[in-house]
Amino acid sequence: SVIVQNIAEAERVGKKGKPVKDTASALPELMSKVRSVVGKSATSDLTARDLYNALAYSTRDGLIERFNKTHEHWAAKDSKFVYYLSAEFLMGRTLTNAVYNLGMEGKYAEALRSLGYDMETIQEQERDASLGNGGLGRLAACFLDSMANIDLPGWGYGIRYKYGMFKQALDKGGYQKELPDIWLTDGNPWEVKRSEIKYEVCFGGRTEKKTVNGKEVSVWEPNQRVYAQAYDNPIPGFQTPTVGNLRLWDALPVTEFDLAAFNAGDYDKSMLEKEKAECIVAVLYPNDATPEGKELRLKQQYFFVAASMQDVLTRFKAKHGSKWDLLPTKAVFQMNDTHPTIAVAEAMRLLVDVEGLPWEQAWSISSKMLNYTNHTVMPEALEKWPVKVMAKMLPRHMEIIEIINEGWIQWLQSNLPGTAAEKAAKVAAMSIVHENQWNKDELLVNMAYLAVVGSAHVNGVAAIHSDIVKNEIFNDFYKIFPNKFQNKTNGVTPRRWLAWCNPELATLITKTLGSDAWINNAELLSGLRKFASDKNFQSQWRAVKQQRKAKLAAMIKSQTGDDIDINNMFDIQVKRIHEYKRQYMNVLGIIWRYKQLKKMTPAERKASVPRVCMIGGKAASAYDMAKRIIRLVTAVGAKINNDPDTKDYLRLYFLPDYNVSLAEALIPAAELSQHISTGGTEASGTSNMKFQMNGCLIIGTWDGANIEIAEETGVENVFVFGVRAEEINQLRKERANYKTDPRFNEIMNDIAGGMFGDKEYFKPLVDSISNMKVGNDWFLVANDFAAYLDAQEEVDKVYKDPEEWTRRSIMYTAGSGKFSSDRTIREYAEDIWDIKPERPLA
Ligand code: GPQ
Repeated sequence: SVIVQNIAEAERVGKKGKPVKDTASALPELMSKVRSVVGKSATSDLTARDLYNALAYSTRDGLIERFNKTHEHWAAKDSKFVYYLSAEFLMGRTLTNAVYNLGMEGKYAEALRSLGYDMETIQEQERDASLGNGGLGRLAACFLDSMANIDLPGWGYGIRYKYGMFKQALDKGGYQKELPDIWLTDGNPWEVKRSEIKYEVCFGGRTEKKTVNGKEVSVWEPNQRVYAQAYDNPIPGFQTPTVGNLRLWDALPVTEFDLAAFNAGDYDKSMLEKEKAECIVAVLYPNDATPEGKELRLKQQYFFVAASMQDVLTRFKAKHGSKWDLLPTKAVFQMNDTHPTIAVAEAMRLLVDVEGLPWEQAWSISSKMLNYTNHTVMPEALEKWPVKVMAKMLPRHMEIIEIINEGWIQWLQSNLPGTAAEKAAKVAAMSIVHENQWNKDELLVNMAYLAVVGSAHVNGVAAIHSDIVKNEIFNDFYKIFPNKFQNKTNGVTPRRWLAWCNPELATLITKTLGSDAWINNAELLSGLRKFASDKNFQSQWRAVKQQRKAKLAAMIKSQTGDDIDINNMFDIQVKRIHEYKRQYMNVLGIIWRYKQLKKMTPAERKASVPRVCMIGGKAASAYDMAKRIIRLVTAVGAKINNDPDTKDYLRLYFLPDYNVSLAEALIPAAELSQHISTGGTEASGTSNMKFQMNGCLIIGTWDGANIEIAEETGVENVFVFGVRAEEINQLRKERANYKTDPRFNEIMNDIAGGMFGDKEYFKPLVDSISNMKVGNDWFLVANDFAAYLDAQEEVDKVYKDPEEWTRRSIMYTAGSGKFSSDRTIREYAEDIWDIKPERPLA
């Protein structure tokens, strides 16, 4: 806690207006928040947490003022809005981002210094808002940042999960342990509860045919009703007065408390409705790129979609009454993967059942304003809900989906070329409702097909991925509607992912380019290319990397007690643990390196390139193989890090609880990062872009956005290896005949033989890639292993030449301009949303 005299002194000095810049107003402001929000007096002992709250509420004032101005402006202009519907928003911390985006860092930093604190310590008080699993959720967060940044009228809509992504710990044995993420327990200064904004959302029950005004209609009689309660989370842009919004929905009971039941002594019943409502938003499903298939998940999806669409339609009606044909000129929706695609049916229900529009008119409106982004090529990841589940939870929506599907099939019948038999086969393949291929007795609603049929535009998230979307996943649809399909290569915000997380590098870049304009115009980073071979610049560039490596080394020391030499190469792979992302192959490579070191003489070891390898990421709680991979990392790490022969030359750490904040510490310190998914399996990847921005070299496969990153960086500067997307089908078929590399076989035997202990536990891992039969080693680890080791050898060779390494590092940052999410959002705005930036007056 802070020394009392210090505050008094600082406040006194502040009043006299002595300290630098505008500190004069910052300290009294903070102290006023200490009194009004924290509830302490300025002479109390103040904790870092108190100061975090004071700072947060003070920043929030600035955010809200701009939020109101922005939204008054957009309302006055009656701007067209985009609504980004997403089950996930992986926001991370807000404080630093907000303070920096609002340009208030000088003011607050001085005030904190006078109290004996710095921003960094205060910032650590904030818990990450982890309302997302991985790339898809973080992309949504970067998109919100860019929308505000380029003054684009738009909001995010999602769920205010009470518990976000689980906190990952390792137990004593080195296995993943999952703990609840209690991010809201100490309050959330960044949200504004809008008590007056709530909507009813209904579930279950049945439909009944009734005659209303001489028309036969289907009336939904639900058996559960809850309220969706709005919470707004202001999203500031940088160097613009615009503050956008993320509106998240909490679920409330319609009747808060059953007093009659309580009075009758039935205490459980008295709380039942509340508990049932709260259950809907209790927790984020920790699945990444694979659907959960649980009823509660569908409930969550419908819950936030229904609330968001009612909200948009309510505002539209207030302005335009029943001029519904105007709706697509005022509102567009972007559906983030299949999770919100029940929106197709909900839009029809609201327009037809609630507003009374004819079906055709409603369809024409709805299919103009909805758009769908696909984020994965894994066929099993396209959500399919059993008709039975859909009909039970959302009976009216199931009817609507059937009507949509009938119309769709009719359309296909009359428009498809070919013989009757050919047509029938195509119709069966393209029907929104179809048989479950594993269980012929079950019918499924294919949510992706519903989205493709019901959307104006469909896009993939990197060039190669969009080609796979067009030529494989939705090829039948693409042939019919070629113009519906687009590519929108992902991006990341250069504010959070370079300027704010790596101020050391940002300062050097600004100094070198002569301006900080690159922060809002990342293409200007290309100006660094001409310094890439400049020796003096290279040494400054290296010094920054060393600084960030030292910082990370200190963090690892505090967690593990281990000293790390910052002259060793920092080699990092952080992302969700997945077989297709092949963390497993990384570990096998490390084992091979270890075995080589063991065979070397001390002199040979000294001549090697020492590395500190770090792997981080969460495994979905039910993903057994992924958990075994984590355990393999910890087991191999324990052996290598404690072996006196090798520990000076090779380390392996598993970094627990990888999240946005940890990424902000790791990425600036990384020299080599691994993006080694099987060719054609990673839709895009986005951490690859963050590493690139921070001058980290990439070893990677010809997959996802790696391809475009290599094009921008210069493919000769990237360590590329492995099978290509177009080869994998054939290789999978030939799997049984594949002759594995002897090095691969040796390592498989080592693991199976217990070199790292736990051999029973590792057996399924070994079996999954080492039995030579079709269907095994689906992600072709064996096929790529030799090429991977060769590429790693090349990495070592280049690292021995610091000037060449640094030149490449600079070329990465210089080539990263394309991967600003500002560029991505501009493309969405122009090619899909048809929305123009609209900046409020300052
Ligand atoms: N992605 Cl479908 C997720 O993070 N979660 C998901 O449920 C799905 C996709 C990722 C994808 O694996 C990455 O390649 C992309 O870079 C990312 O979405 C954003 O598009």
